[in-house]
Amino acid sequence: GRIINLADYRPTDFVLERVDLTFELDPTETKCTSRMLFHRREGAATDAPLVLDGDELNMTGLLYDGMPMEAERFTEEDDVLTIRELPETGSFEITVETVINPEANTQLMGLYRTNGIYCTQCEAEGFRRITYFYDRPDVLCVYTVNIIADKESCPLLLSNGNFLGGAGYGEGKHFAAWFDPHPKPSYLFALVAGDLGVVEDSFTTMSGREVALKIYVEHGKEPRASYAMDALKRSMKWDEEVFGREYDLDIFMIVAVSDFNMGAMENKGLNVFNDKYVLADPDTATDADYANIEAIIAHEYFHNWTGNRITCRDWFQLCLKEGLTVYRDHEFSADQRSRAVKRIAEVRHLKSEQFPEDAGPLAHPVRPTKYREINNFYTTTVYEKGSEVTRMIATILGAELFKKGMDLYFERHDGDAATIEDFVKCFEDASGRDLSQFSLWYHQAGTPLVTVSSAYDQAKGVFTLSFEQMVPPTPGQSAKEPMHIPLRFGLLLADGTEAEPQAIEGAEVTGDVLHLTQRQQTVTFSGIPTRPVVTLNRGFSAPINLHFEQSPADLAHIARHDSDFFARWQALSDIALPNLVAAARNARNAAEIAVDPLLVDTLVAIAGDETLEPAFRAQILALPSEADVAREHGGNNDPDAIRTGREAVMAVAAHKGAELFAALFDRNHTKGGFTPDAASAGKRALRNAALGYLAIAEGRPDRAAKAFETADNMTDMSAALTVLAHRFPDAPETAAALEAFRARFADNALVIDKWFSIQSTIPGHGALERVRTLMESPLFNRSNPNRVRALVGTFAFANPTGFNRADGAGYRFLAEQILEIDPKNPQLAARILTSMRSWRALEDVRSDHALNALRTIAAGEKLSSDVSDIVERMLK
Ligand code: DPP
Ligand code: ZN
Repeated sequence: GRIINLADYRPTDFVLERVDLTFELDPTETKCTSRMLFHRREGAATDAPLVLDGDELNMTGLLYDGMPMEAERFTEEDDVLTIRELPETGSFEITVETVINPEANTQLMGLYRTNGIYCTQCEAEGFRRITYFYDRPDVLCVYTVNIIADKESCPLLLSNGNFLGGAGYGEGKHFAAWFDPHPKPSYLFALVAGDLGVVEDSFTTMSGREVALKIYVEHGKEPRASYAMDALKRSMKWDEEVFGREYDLDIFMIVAVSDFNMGAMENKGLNVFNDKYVLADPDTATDADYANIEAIIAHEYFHNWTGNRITCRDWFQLCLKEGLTVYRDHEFSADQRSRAVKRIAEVRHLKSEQFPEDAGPLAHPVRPTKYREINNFYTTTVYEKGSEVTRMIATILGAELFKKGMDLYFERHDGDAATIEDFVKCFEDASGRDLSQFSLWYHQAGTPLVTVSSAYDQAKGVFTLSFEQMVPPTPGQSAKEPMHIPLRFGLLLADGTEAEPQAIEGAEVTGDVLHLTQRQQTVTFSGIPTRPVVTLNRGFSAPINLHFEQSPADLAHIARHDSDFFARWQALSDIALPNLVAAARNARNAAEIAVDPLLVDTLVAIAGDETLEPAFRAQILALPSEADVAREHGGNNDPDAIRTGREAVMAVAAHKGAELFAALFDRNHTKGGFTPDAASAGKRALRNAALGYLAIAEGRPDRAAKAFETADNMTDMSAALTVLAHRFPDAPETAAALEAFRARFADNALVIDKWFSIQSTIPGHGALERVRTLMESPLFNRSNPNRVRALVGTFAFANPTGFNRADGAGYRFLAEQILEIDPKNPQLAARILTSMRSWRALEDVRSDHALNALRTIAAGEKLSSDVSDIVERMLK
């Protein structure tokens, strides 16, 4: 594929007024007729042709105002349909007829079939696999959709908007017509047909309109959709209350399908979901599954305003809808659950997924300026960093002005295909603040590094902080400008109160936010009676790396006393990380591993503090991960040494806290009826974290085996199974539990995914053989993305020692898998390949093997643009 540049954007030469689509569904020969009404755009060249996008299409007819088009007026070449000699003024109609084979569509883009259900996925460029079209987000029009299908196998015929009517159609067929009154781009088109069960409910909007809510799932799975329905109603209410956004159609539908490349898709009025993010009950879903369902249901629903009513001008603006909508779903979950714990989980995810992306060969700005394959830009940078950038706008402006800016955005751009500049302008206009320096967050890739030092002058009562910021070079961007970095901060005094400086000089301060704007900046605080302990970047107000040599004692003070619980967690990690990095170094050099007793004491003290919520204590007990240590280590990484070092630190904590962990394990048992609420989930998280430490301290599988046998919900059951498998892979108890789990859930693919993932993440060099064996299991299904992600994806992304074997066998396996998956499902292949994004940070032996594996992939025949784009960027 060629490179697309933001700078080349220009509007289409023709305006699409409306489209009527008719589908005659058939498993292998679906007929699609698209009637499009166009007129030439004012100012467009009078001889400009109409150029429509296609992708592997079989066009069987082309009409102009109802008559066959003369052959010399059009060409169909390289997936582009070009039509010439079109009128200078006035509307004309183009009809395109195509024949589609949904059964053969293994890419899961366009119209495909999954378990007998016809379904579509059109974002980003799937609509062009259905018919020739202006398949770009700035072409909005109203759609009428007629669906004709076999009555018996497809009793259900769904599309966007409102149902117009239906009737019989002869020969055992029937038809349904839908009209979507809201102009939309093609990526939001959806069609679903098949035989599904439904859960129904309704929602009364703030202006009193009744909206029918329907969630469609496979027959028999209806009871497992009730939590999703509850989450949907809470989302609708929350968006009214917090953002003032009301739903705008008479019906809102969600369809759950089992073969899906993404999490879910926000098609207007007809969301299509990966069933993993709809189906849940206590026996089969974990607390994490429930939380994901709540977040993703909310996310897709929130897109109705941030994405659908206001869409993107072009795909470079993807973060306009994704970053903003992630921010909205984060805020929703924070309001539904514990805000502090939610924030900790978000930052953990950001640091483990986005920071490595931003520090490696795939780094790109939140708003990129060029791409080869847009599918590869649905990244944690666009989503998660995009959300952080939105959060920083809220931090800089304050809640009130942020709300004013959002209201202005909805008012000014409803119905538009907008840009990041449009978005930022709304906040500038609402607040009067200049956000031009701030906008660098959209344009400069790389995680800023802020280095801090402090000094205290007792005699003058003056405290000084010196800052230096640096944005590392990233592909295509060597020199960076200083950024506007909003840091929430506090000056803690020994007595537990906070200092209130008489004056602050050297930086703008608004409330508790300190604004860094220069490469180097010295800030003085006067009227400080005793040496304060600074807590910086509270709430992770800016997505940066902070280098600040604070003493472990100061960090322990923050970890025990800060009013901001995120900062407490951060401080504990900041004590832990140097210990873990030193432990890894010592392990690599076969030297003795020592642990700062302060780390262990603080960890145990917080874990045992009954005044703190269990979910928070569970987060504290989950020390920085092996991937976190690798990132902190920053290069020449040896995953085996990192694990050995971290295990040694864990062992010290496990023995020191053994008694407490046993008490936590007993006391936090949520017996009796399972409820997925945050408080109960927190207790389970704490109990299962304690179980993990106890397995180390006790060195026997008995407790975990018993926990597995007596578990009355999937959270406890999968946690116990994970402890058994990861700590005692060879114990007979483990083999028995794995087999019992398989036998019980063999007919539930989503639960079997957990069985695959737990085994593919068993640490150590034997993992690869285990994964190969599991791939032979009759429960494995290569054509289902969830199965492939659960086994191959999890192995590559989440098993550092198993995947990064020093002999390179893990990388060779991945290369083999990528080359096998790519011809069928390039998006899936490309996504799994990004697991190697940090290969350059490995020590030499491993990085050589990784390089060879990447070269093997690059040399593959007929690589998709998805995989070749990723592999080429990784090799650059
Ligand atoms: N469906 C994906 C999401 O909501 C892409 N838009 O993020
Ligand atoms: Zn989204």
